[in-house]
Amino acid sequence: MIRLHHCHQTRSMRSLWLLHELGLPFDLQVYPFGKEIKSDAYMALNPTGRVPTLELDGHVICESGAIAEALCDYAPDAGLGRVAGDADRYAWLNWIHFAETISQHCAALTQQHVALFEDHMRSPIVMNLEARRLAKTIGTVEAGLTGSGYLLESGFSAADIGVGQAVYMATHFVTLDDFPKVTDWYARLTAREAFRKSLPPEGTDGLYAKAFYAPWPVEK
Ligand SMILES: N[C@@H](CCC(=O)N[C@@H](CS)C(=O)NCC(=O)O)C(=O)O
Repeated sequence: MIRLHHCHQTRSMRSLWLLHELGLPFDLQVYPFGKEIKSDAYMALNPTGRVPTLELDGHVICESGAIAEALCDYAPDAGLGRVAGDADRYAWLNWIHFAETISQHCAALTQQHVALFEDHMRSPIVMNLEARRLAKTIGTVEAGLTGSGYLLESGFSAADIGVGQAVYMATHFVTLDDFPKVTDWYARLTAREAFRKSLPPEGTDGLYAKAFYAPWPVEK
């Protein structure tokens, strides 16, 4: 039995997108991004009170990178993993976990722009610094895209899903204008049916009320 615990537009979206790509049957438990994932019942499953959480045949996995590895092992015929011995194995592992390097800045910016609801709580310095550091991580993706048009020479994989979803979150805070290869790659990824299925359903509130949050000007 596979069950994903999910909040719209958060890191659990990368697990949901991967499940759709793999074509596996699964249950989806959707929560608002709030106190529901701090309930005793949820914390018994995931003591950090965060998403994603994946239940996989009686096992519980709470890290999105580990979930990607586990699901690709679970459904090897889908070809979205790269097994030990594969020429792209280490690059695959590196990108699977690089999604978190991008996401940490998205999380900091989400905290500044969305979670802190009073202006006096927010820091223009943090907003600008995090947006600049986030843009640098997109530069790493730009430099890393291969001749196949994907992150691996061997083509589309779960690495594109993890990093692509992190870039989806990043687009709420930085533009892709300076990154032509990322722009093309991201357009192809977001045209995939499985990506579209991982978005909040039409008319449903997600984490972000706006498509783009510009950093505030820093006062001199
Ligand atoms: N390293 C974890 C991070 C999980 C995480 O922080 N998820 C966020 C959503 S993007 C969350 O649930 N935050 C709730 C909170 O911080 O209280 C992963 O990759 O799964």
